[in-house]
Order: sequence, then C-alpha cells, then structure tokens
Amino acid sequence: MANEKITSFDQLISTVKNKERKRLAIASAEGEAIIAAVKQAIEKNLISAVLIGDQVKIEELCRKKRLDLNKVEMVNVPDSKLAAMVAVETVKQGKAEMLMKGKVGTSTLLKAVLDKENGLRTGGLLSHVSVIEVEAYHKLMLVTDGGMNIKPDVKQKADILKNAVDVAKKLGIEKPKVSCLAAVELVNPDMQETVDAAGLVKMAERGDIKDVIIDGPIAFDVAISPEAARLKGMISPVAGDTDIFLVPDIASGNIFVKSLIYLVGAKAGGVVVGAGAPIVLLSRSDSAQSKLYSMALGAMIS
Ligand code: COD
Repeated sequence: MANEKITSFDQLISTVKNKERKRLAIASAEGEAIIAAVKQAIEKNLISAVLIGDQVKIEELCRKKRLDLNKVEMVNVPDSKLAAMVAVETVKQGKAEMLMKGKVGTSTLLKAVLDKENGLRTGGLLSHVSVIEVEAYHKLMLVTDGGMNIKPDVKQKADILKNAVDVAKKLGIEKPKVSCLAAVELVNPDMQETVDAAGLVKMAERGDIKDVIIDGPIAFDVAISPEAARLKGMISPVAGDTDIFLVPDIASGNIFVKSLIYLVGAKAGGVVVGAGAPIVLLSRSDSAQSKLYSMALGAMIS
C-alpha cells in the first residue's frame, strides 16, 4: 500500500507518532543540546534512545535537562571513537533502527559506518538528503547531496538520486519529479553538471533510474517556478513542481539549504541514507526544531 503523502513537518511528526516507536543509537551522547533534543523527541513519542558515551556526563546532563533516566538506555563508552563503533554495532545487532551523531566528529562516525567488516555498508553509496519546508513552495523539497559526497561523478549522482527516490517514496511521493540543477538549461561541456544532468536524464529514459519524472540540466528558477519556465519558453514536466533537487556538489547543496534556513526561515531536517539504517547527522548550529525534524525523518524512513 502506498504511504500517505507527507507535505509538511507537522504531518511528518504526527505520522511518526502513530507508528511503532523506533530506537535511536547515539554515539557520544554527552552534549547538552543532544540531550535536550532527545528529551523532546521522547516526550513527543517519536523515538526511544540508547545513549552511548560518557555515562557520568550523560547522567548529569539528563538530570539538568530533566530527562527521566528510566526512559533511556545507557552504555558507558567514554572514548568517542569507541562510542561510534559501539553505536554502529548496536544498530548492526538490530538493537536500534537508526544512528545519530552526538559529540563525535562527523568523519569519525562515518568512518565507523563505512568500516568494511564492522560497519553498516549495504554495497550502495551513502548520501545525504535534506528535507525542507518553506512557505513559498507548495510541497516538501528534497535536496541532495549537500552533506556527504564531496564532488560526485555522474555514476555517483545516479546513486545519490536513487537514494533520494527511496526517501521520497517513504514520504508517500511515489514518482518524484527531479530537477538536475545547473546554471543553465543547455549542455555546456565547460559546466560538468550540465553534462552529468543530461546523462542522468538519459539513464532514466533507459530505465537505469526508475520511478522518476526527471529533467536537466535545469536552472533553479525553472525548477521552482512555472512562471519562470513560461518566461523562458521552457516546457518541462518538472517545471514549478520539483520534489527532488539534485545539486552539483556538496558545496552548492550546503549553501542552498543553509540559505533557505537562514534567509527565509525554512524548516529543515536531514539524514544520511544508503547504509543499513538512517544516520542523523546534526550540526552544532542546528536549531532544536531542526534536530527534532531530523530525528522524526530518520524514524519515518527507518
Ligand atoms: N558511500 C559508500 N562508501 C563510501 C562513501 C560513500 N558515500 N564514501 C567513501 N566510501 C568508501 C570508499 O569506497 C572506501 O572504501 C572507503 O569508504 C574510504 O573511502 P575514502 O578514503 O574516499 O573516504 P574517507 O574515509 O576519506 O571519507 C569519507 C567521508 C564521508 C568522511 C568524506 O567523504 C567526507 O568527509 N565527506 C564530507 C562530510 C562532511 O564534511 N559533511 C559536511 C556537512 S555535515
């Protein structure tokens, strides 16, 4: 049965509340903002949690933030590299359905996830998907990959896209509209993303990328606005109605998402997908709301 289509974070949260609660393993949970976010997510019935890290510090923070110690499980692993490995192992053993980065560095956690023997590899590419809600747009925007793959080639972009399609489906978008973003709508060999975009459209045409309505190269104005498409004389099946915005590289994706958050107050959540379980990678500057949305997103797709 197709999932109900999610069009806002409020709807996402109420949907997750009504699902079976998923367990989150947190690597180095000894951070004030982390404990505050976990408390909020537990109180909203979104998740349950295994807090892995320095137990003395975690307990102290739980008391400070009034998170009932009976409501969480704890594993004492003060060393952060080891905590990352234990958190990964917890997921691997099926004792948690998703993973979250606490005070451990992003690359330490990702390296533990990518470990050939003990990690959570599934054979596919891991990639980051941001989900954005802005007042000015009529649906959720999925932006990928502004968080993990630095300069993906066309083959990696195809995998990044397939991962995002999986996320879209979990959000009830059965055949997402995809814009392969560039600065222009014509293929220009000096702009690699335009060449890659044309390649991806061809791959979808041949069935190598399934269940998408795709166009590219396409500029952001056309992807987001039917009026811009009309003024440019562009006829595109995705114009003004894009679900997945495939960006050229990590820098453009990261700048794009952060612009929306800081300039127009976008609501945002993000996860790394493609591993054995979703990975919530919160940044220190993420708002409490964004942290909650990312956890809800992880729970929704796990
Ligand atoms: N998916 C699957 N396997 C991968 C991936 C991936 N995305 N990336 C690397 N691997 C595998 C490789 O095939 C190899 O077997 C092994 O992992 C190591 O590969 P390296 O040496 O290329 O990778 P690392 O360990 O140097 O770096 C991987 C990172 C994810 C740490 C790196 O790509 C990175 O730093 N990305 C940016 C993360 C970041 O800073 N984000 C900022 C916003 S939070």
